[in-house]
Amino acid sequence: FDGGYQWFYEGRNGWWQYDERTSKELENSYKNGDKSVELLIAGFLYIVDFENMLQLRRNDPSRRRQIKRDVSTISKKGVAGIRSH
Ligand code: V3L
Repeated sequence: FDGGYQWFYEGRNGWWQYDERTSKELENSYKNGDKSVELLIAGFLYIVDFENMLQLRRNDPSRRRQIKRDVSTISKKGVAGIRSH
C-alpha cells in the first residue's frame, strides 16, 4: 500500500515488519498527523511516538524500540515475530 511503504520495529540486529492490521493503523495515524497512537499488541498496550519514532510499552516505557517507515523491499527479519529467513 502507499507505493510500497511499510512500518518496522527494531529487533536484535534487524527490523521486524508490523503485522498488516497494525501497519494500516500506523499509516492512518501518521497520515492524519497524529503525534502518537496507542496499539494493543499481544495483550499489551503500546504507544507509538511519531515525533521520536519510538514504540514504548505504556506501563513500562523503558521497554522501547526504534521504529521506521520504509519501502517493503528492505531486508527484514520477518513479520511480527514470524521469521522469513
Ligand atoms: N509486534 C509484534 N510483537 C511485538 C511488537 C510488535 N510491534 N513489539 C513487541 N513485540 P517489548 P529478536 C519481538 C513482542 O518491546 O530476536 C519480535 O517480534 C516482542 O517480539 O519488551 O530480538 C520477536 O518475536 C517481544 O517478544 O514489550 O529480533 C522477538 O521480539 C515482546 O513483545 C524476538 O526478536 C516484548 O517486547
